[in-house]
Amino acid sequence: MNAALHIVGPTFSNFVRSVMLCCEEKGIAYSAGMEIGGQPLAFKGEEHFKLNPYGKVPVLLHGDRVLFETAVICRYLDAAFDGPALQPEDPWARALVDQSAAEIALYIDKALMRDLILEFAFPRGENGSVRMDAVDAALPAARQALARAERLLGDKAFIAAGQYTLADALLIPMLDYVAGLPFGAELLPVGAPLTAYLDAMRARESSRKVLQPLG
Ligand SMILES: N[C@@H](CCC(=O)N[C@@H](CS)C(=O)NCC(=O)O)C(=O)O
Repeated sequence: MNAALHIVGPTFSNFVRSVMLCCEEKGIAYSAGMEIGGQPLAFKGEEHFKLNPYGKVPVLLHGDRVLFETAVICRYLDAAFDGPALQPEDPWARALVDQSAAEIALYIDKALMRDLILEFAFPRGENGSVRMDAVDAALPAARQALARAERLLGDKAFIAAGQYTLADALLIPMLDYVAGLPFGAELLPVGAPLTAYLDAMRARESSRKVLQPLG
């Protein structure tokens, strides 16, 4: 299907970035942003809820096709477009990629992004300050999530299947944000396997295009 492909959502969203990474890795032409056809789309406005009943991003628009849920979008892109495969063929290897993808998108995202990074990205304390009590409360689970990510990685170059997969595309933007925290170097210390993995992933052309610092 040769139709324009647009990723609806702000490009600072880790999940929007995951879909962008998949497009970059596969060489798919796309646009991304919280607008459609040049018209701004109000976050959680009526039009947004028509695209995603939960008012979340990303939403993929491919011609007249509308698709939500990040991992589902990534799998669709992988199946519908040429370019390097983001999933292995073997059913068991693919199931393990899916398991890692679900773990990253559900549990690791909650601990790292929802409960920690968002405290810095959208401070809700007095006079717009970061709620350090909320940060302190989030840190134990964030450390556990990073330990779990390190276990998933093991001594491998990629999270699963011995190749770059959608599981990597899901994890990379989260780790990139963690590394950018004021105490990021403590959570992702130099020399740790997860830090080396992030450095290697950040060096890929896809990441260099997608992981722009917040403006
Ligand atoms: N399960 C969804 C989660 C998407 C999600 O939480 N996106 C965030 C932005 S990174 C969002 O839309 N947050 C707004 C909200 O939860 O109200 C997916 O994988 O796409």
